[in-house]
Amino acid sequence: GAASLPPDVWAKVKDHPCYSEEAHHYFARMHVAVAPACNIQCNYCNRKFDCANESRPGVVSERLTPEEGARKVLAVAASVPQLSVLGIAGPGDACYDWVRTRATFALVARRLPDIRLCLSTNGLALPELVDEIVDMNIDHVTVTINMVDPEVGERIYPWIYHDHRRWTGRDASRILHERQMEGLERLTARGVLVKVNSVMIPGINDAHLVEVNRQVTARGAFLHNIMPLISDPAHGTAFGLAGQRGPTARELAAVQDRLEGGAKLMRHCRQCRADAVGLLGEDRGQDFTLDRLG
Ligand code: CLF
Ligand code: SF4
Repeated sequence: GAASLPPDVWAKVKDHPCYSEEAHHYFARMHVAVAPACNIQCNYCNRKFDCANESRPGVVSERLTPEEGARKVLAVAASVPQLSVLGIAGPGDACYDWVRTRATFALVARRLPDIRLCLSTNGLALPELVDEIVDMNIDHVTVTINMVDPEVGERIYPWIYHDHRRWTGRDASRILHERQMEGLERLTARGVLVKVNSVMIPGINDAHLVEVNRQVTARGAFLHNIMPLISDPAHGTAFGLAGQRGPTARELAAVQDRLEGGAKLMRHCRQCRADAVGLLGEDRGQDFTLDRLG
């Protein structure tokens, strides 16, 4: 609550439904799916669906140009008075697809100067964008960090695309890890509130999440959100984790309990789609598809 946070931090979280558990009862967020391109391959990603950073597999989101995205935000803002946050969370990577992400935020900020801008990224392309992120008043960034040890990472990421080439094996995860830590440090040094999302994958990184929590807490992460891997056989296997199960509710709670004492834990995440609209847990996206905006 307000009492435990410095006033400048409280000002940023009080109306953000993901950063404040209380706020999520009263304030809504929306995502626009303007960032389709991605620079890494996560084994749990099924590219037919939205980014598993932030999504529930199952339905492909509407992909929008920045102009279409901005038009949709204005339409939603006009009919959802609780709207406080615009997030860009895929369906690929908002930082890798930076030209489209930036254009969308710029168009919206011009018309709705008070809306909070929020983005979600795997972090690989993040470090060089920190100055621009700060200049654009994007004060909430989520980085999906599933490991801090390339040996663990090898089982999650078959490849990354970085510095004009593809990297595989342990090198890929080492580079991703270094870039994630650098981006996190640079953002927190500039006062941006950073949430770390970690996808919990039983048998692969579940025990390791304690170490992830320790390292991101040390670098100033404001919140840590442990997201259960959603495995959905009805929608085909993920890229490289065929047959992998997600954690049970009890396993998830056990890991969360072990993390108490580090960065504050987010426990009200609803694993939204990259085109979600409304209060958390509510998805009014279908009311605002482009063909309905006219
Ligand atoms: Fe969207 Fe993410 Fe911003 Fe929230 S979602 S980009 S921080 S405005 Fe929120 Fe949805 Fe969980 Fe993400 S409930 S999946 S944590
Ligand atoms: Fe898929 Fe991973 Fe890229 Fe998200 S970051 S789109 S989960 S490969």
